[in-house]
Amino acid sequence: MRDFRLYAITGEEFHPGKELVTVMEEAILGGADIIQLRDKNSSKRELLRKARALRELTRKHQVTFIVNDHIDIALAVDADGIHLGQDDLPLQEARKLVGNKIIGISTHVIGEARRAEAEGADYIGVGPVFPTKSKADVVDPVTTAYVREAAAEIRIPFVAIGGIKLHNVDEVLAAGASRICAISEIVGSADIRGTCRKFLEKMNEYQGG
Ligand code: 3NM
Repeated sequence: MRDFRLYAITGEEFHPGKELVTVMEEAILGGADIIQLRDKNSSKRELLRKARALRELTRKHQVTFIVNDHIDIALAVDADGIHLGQDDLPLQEARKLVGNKIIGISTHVIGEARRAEAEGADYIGVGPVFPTKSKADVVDPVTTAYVREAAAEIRIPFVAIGGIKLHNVDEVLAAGASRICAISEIVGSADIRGTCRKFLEKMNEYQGG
């Protein structure tokens, strides 16, 4: 898969009155290089409409497009990949359906990360690093201790997620993350482009970029 650094996930509840595509385009223009459609409330038809719009946007800007949970939607719009949680379709079954598309897996302990890597995940999520209100059934924060473990051991790309803000991202980067994911801090920002740029500036400080 094409590597990435700043992963922006949709969260329409954080930008009332602003269009989904406009918000995600701002994130891309600020430097987000992978976008995920995550929407637990919409009907399948509504999801399809949103996925089509984001597919068009991400093609235009040549950034990666991932659909959360819904393999059928990902296939229907020819997304670049899917993202699955621990309770979703097992990776090996999902692989049969999506072929060589990207599969990302959420992990919350190193054992889940090892399994995802062994089973052929393309990347994993490592979180929630900090407390977050953006996910309903969220587990307790895994803290930067889990980021350190993943950095030491996991060879596929991993992205840190969960409660990551401009004010605490330094801790995550210091623990060894080189890819950052956020919902509320990005899409809920009054200056989405500026927020993304600042995330990338911080990453450059740690990675000498
Ligand atoms: N997955 P925010 S945490 C969607 O740990 C999601 O797997 C998580 O939102 C995980 O940046 C999370 O607003 C929510 O905290 C991230």
